[in-house]
Amino acid sequence: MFKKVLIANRGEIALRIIRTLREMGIKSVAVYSTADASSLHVKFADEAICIGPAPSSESYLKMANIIAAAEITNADAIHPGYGFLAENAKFSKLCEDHNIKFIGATPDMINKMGDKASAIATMKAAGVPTVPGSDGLIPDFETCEKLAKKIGYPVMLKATAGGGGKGMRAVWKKEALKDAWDSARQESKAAFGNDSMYMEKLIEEPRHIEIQVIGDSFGKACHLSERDCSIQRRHQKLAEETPSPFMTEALRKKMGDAAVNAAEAIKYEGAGTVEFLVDKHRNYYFMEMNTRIQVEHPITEQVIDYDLIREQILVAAGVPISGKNYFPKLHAIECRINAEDPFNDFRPSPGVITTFHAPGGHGIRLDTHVYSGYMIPPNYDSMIAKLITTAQTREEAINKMKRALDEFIIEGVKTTIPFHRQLMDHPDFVAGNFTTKFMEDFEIKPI
Ligand code: MV4
Repeated sequence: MFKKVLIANRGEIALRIIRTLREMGIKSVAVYSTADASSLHVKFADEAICIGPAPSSESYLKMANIIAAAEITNADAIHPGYGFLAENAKFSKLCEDHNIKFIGATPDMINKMGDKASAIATMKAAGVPTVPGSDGLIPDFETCEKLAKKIGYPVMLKATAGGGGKGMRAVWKKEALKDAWDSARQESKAAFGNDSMYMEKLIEEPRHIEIQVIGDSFGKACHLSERDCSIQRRHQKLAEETPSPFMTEALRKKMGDAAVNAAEAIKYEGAGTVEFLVDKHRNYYFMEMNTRIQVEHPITEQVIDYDLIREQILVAAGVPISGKNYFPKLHAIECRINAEDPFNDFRPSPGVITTFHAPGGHGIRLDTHVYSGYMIPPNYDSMIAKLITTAQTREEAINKMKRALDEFIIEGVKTTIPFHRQLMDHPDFVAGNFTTKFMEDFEIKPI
């Protein structure tokens, strides 16, 4: 078992990992930028190493500095969290080359799942339903036109190096195809240095339902059921829940088994998430596979009473999983609290938190790194807390979320608390009647 793990991340996820390491009796090393010198993960870790100035490119993305920090503290593993280097194949390889266990996916797996068209081909071969489409990359516009005609409009053009909506274009009619083709390739080239495209039939008003999987180093995998992440704004998840209000037991079994078959087919090791698009007829299609722990992992932990970070560490240390699948016993909802102003287009609102009063009581979990007096730096993403409520039923979990949001006092910066409070009152949300289009029609009421 590892003796010391370096966390190559910051904020709430760094704290989350340090907490589990402490419970496992494993020493923790925090790394931090000069902007995070007074951050909680620095205070909670057993050791802390400054790896550079505020800009991520000079600190949390600076691979050499992170490896150096691991070397001088003699860490035998690195946990990357999510974001930053969590799905960076070069960093995974660098850890391997330095005999430091990367608590994440292998370089090969990151590359395979990072290339969306090849991920789809891999999943298709493993028997996972995929969206009817180009079956690989489109060599030129002439082929693009023929494929769109064959598939039938509307179609979705996607960048193979993309993800999270970048380099993606919905095309509803033939006349719009050329502009979409050119602009999507241009965007993808600029963002990823790769303009290879593939095409899929457009699934209208889909839900985003993802399955959590865990694979061990013996080729075994299991699933931990689904998370519904359809409440998104500009491809940023705002609120997630499990079980999905749209799920049936039959669909859960089909999607769970498909995800496990895929994970075992590719000998997937570690925590992974298989993302699906689900249409109104409950047809499900593979979208992407993430090879990292996700922001929303706590809702899964809450409904099956499980520590996902602990399992990640055990699997990375070569411990076999039990192999059984997990099904939700409770209902959990997560609201991402961002330092953003929901009354001004959710624009970032960095600054000093002058008052911080956390909600509490039965069924309340708050994963956060902020406190009264904390200065939210402008250099990193705006999420400052994840408020999770757990109850026997969805209705009770919503009720608990309303009560917790009403108790949650953060002053000195604007936050998305008022948005979430209105979300919990929205009739379509309460009815479980929402797709990824929900936020397009959501109008926040001024207070
Ligand atoms: C789609 C789709 C409809 N049809 N693919 C968005 C980012 C990336 N995860 C893929 N996405 C989509 N792919 C087909 N064939 C609709 C989306 C989509 C979406 C998916 C999940 C969650 C939110 C979304 C918001 C807009 C579009």
